[in-house]
Amino acid sequence: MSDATFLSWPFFDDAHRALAPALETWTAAEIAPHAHDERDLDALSRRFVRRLGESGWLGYCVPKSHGGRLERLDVRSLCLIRETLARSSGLADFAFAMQGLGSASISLFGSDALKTRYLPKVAAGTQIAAFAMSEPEGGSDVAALRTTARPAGDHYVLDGTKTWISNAGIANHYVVFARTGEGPGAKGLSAFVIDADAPGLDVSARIDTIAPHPLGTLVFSSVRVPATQRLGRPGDGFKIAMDTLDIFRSSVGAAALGFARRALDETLVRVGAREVFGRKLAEFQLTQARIADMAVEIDAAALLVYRAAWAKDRGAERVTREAAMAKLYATEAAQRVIDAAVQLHGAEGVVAGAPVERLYREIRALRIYEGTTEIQKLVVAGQVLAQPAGRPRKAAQRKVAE
Ligand code: COS
Repeated sequence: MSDATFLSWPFFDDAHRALAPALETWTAAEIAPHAHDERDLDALSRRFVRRLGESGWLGYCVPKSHGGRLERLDVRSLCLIRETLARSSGLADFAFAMQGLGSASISLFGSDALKTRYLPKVAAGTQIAAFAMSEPEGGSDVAALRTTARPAGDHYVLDGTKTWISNAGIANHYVVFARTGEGPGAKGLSAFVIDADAPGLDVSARIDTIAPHPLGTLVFSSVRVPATQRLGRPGDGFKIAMDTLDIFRSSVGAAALGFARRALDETLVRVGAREVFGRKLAEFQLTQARIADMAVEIDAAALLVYRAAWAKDRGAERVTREAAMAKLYATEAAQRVIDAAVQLHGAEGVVAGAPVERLYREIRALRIYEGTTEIQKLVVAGQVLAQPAGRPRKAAQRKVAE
């Protein structure tokens, strides 16, 4: 069991303090027995989504008005759930995260008809969700994306390719970002909900990665979509993407935190048991220095993640800076923590299937997806430079302090 003292921090309320141990117990029974199974990823992902839905955990991904648990998305709950699932299984965390990422744009910007059609099934785990933004020419420069959605009467016609799409091949719907051309760059994008069985949508190309998840490429060949499937107004696509990512970037940090905590837990067992030169590994100062660095990085990451989540939950309009800092620091710190864990496990740390070997593969993609470390640095610097020296930040942020 990981250190849970952080739950007493003032970022949380009693509901969070109850949620974390309840999910921990559920995860031990439902997820842990399958955590090492990498044989049939699609089937296991579907199973995790179904069980997360049946047990009510996916209810945190959608608002109460449409089948969810709480009035609106609570980022601290999303982060606690991702952290807890990630400690046990990267695939289970991923199954939960994609239900959230692939439906939050609908929760935040969808018409009531779209919310009614998709959200209750996402919460129940009977509708698998996905978020399709990246393209072969690039994933970082959203304003330059090339997939087009041409208005044609009461429809749009989509053409283009999306790649690195999580849940490609198993999703029932995709939230897709495409160029509708109301303005240049970021001002000319719109977002659509597209059913996986739409004629002209090919999801057959799959991609293998070092920590396997369902991942693939979508090809749109004259896919006709009713205009009623658009989220928000024409041209709102960039804002929809950024608002969604501002929520989920903190949660990527939380998943990294879960991996890091697991790595520290495994390491504590190891250094307490392993003897070298007649002494326990834990008795060596070099080991203790490493353990101290791991613990400090974990607490610092947790502070940044839950600060960002708390700020959003308390009503800040924009947490772009806080969410970018949380993702940037927590994912980079987790990589260092896990690397130290592998080192302290010695040769056993690189044996295929060992917990720390699995974590070593799992963490790597988190420094890349939903905005690379380099993009997060640009975002943080942009926000800091935009703030005149010595002046308090915008009214939206002040609201939090009230
Ligand atoms: N929330 C609300 N508005 C935002 C925003 C946010 N988080 N970020 C930017 N905007 C607004 C800006 O204020 C600007 O508005 P105005 O034109 O009214 O001034 C507009 O959107 C364009 O912003 P900006 O000029 O910063 O856009 P850029 O094209 O320079 O770059 C980045 C924006 C790099 C931050 C964006 O492209 C990004 O996040 N890229 C990474 C995408 C990603 O995560 N990819 C992985 C795939 S998803 S798994």
